[in-house]
Amino acid sequence: MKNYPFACLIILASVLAQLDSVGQSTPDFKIQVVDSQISIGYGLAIGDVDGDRKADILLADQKEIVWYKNPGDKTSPWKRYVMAANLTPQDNVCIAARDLNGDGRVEVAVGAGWNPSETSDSTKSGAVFYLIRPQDPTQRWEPVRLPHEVTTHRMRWAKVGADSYQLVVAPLHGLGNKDGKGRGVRIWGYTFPKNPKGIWNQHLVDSTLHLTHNFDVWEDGNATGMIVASKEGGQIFRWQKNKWQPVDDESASNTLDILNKGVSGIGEIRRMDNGQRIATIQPMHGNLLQIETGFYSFREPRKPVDEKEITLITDIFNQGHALVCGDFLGLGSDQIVAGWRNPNAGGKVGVRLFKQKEPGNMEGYPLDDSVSMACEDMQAADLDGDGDLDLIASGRSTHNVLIYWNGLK
Ligand SMILES: [Ca+2]
Ligand SMILES: [Ca+2]
Ligand SMILES: [Ca+2]
Repeated sequence: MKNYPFACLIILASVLAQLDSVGQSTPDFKIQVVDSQISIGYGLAIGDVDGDRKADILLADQKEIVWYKNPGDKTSPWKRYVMAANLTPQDNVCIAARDLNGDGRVEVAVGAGWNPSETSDSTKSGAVFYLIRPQDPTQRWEPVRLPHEVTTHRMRWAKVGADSYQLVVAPLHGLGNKDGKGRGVRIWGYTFPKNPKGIWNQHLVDSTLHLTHNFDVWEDGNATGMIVASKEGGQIFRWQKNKWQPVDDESASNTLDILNKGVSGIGEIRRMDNGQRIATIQPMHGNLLQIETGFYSFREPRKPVDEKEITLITDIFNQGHALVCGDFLGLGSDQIVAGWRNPNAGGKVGVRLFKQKEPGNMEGYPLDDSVSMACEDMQAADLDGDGDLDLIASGRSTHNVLIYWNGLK
């Protein structure tokens, strides 16, 4: 990883430590409780499970993998169905859902065996399963076990060709790691085969990083990329010439201790505005939300889009753990929604939407004033098909799954 502190203009935005503000353009989100009795809510995914063209919610909860059927209105309950239970002796930890074969129904993979303190014995740490759908998706799905590394942690489906997809899986630790040190984490892309019970060819994405807590995948025309959050900072990879290759520019390589508090590393990372900016939560399970600009565009020809700039948006989180970006408010550029899971100095857990007030200055709005959300994971998707992005969050100590219906449209 390279460091370019000299190239960075660091802005301690005037909104540092800013708390909630309200104004004329206050985002309008209405909360619906989907479930108030989950266990941990490790991972969420969104997609149409039953093929009725309405996006459903999938959840990797502690012991069960479940989905909630979209009822098609905003008052009816979201009925819960168990897809799989007790896949491993340990907890489940992540889930990925996407329609890979074009039949309008998602293909689903899950990660389990969550045992972050065991980094040596892969029989006791980590697990990756593809779930074969039954005729009736409300019945149990058949798990197919894939090879895995220790400490399986995050997964996403990535499109790597016209009809070709990979399940990309990032463990948290490398083999034998202690205190985030030792061999690099092996991140693999598993090619989705015609027969899910057959061989899933594996492509190594990277083996150099540590504490790879999360990643984001995007597709832009024929280009597929991913950006990984790690102890070393962010690193961009691109699928090119049939393999994953690191993008050697300044990419997201900065993990700057901008408050001089001895923290480093990135926990959460998301692209904003088609890659012109990235949002990060730092350090892992950290309190800081930042935006960096100045990335090379992924469109050809690649060129710097801006001077590199890092803006601290807020430091009010305690265990920041969820991050999504999108134009929720129809402003023509992306806003950030971030959540944290432990009570902060003000005694609150929660979810905040951050919207640009003026360049370099973002305002935060609480989205969960009426219902508590110790945010473990979050997704953005248009659940009611009205053209605006809604939010879906899962709460750890609050044991809930909530929808935040966007009132923009
Ligand atoms: Ca559906
Ligand atoms: Ca499908
Ligand atoms: Ca919507």
